[in-house]
Amino acid sequence: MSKAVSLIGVPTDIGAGHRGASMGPEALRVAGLGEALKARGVDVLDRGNLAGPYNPWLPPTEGYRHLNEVVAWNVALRDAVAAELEGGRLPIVLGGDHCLAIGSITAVAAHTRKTGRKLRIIWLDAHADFNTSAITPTGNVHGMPVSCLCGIGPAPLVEIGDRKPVIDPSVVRQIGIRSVDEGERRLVHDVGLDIYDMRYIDEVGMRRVMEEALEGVDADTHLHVSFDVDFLDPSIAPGVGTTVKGGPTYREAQLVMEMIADTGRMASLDIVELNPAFDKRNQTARLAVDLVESLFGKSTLMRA
Ligand SMILES: [Mn+2]
Repeated sequence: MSKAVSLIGVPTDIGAGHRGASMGPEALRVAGLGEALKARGVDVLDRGNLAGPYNPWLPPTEGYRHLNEVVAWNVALRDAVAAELEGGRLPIVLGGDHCLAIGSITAVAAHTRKTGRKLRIIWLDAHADFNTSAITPTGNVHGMPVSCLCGIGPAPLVEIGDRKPVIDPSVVRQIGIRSVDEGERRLVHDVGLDIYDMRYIDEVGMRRVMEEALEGVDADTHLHVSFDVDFLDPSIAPGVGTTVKGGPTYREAQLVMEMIADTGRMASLDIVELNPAFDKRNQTARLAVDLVESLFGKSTLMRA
């Protein structure tokens, strides 16, 4: 794993259904993300925040809310992530809502094609984020990043990369899913998305889930982690706009992060949907920092 990391703040809630994820980058900084990584020997550069259009908070038009603004933020993020990867640094996107994974992963996918590496995306989330304008009731693009990346969505988002579709659904592993809309359920089934939902996690345990999700990851793999904070059970992570009960516990979440760290292949990371307006004394931001430390190899266990 690269020991040189760049933090990229993306202060927007342009794709969300609640205001407040725009405050996420600062909450993560206040919770000590940069300092925690430096304490682990990581070379950390905080690039500050990207700039983009403000949130006009309008209803959807033709099935999408704030599409032009969503595109502007994602183009800016795509270019910022591409520059970090080009420079050999591991980008950490401080969201911001989950629509930003479109720009982030677009840059990552192009980079893997350029460098001839395999891509694996670990998508930690309560939701499949595979909505389309035809089946979403809200038009909020934070519910659509995976479908857009797979080529299903509005032209300016599905054509944002070097290739359309940006990714093949087969590179995605979704973990923690427990809220999927009816139309979305059919769609993810049709495209064959690899989903480890909470029922499966309950049945086989998180260790086996992660073994399966990481199967085939090797020295040639670029592992991208897209961490939606609503992945976590709301009892430990209240600071998100879209809480869904029945999520992974603290210990299960730690295991996920530690097993990703064990591969040594994580090369880019999104931390999204943290919403300080819903949080209590920044506890969710502090938990996110704790989990990111584990992603960078800090074990809670007594291991050599
Ligand atoms: Mn999400």
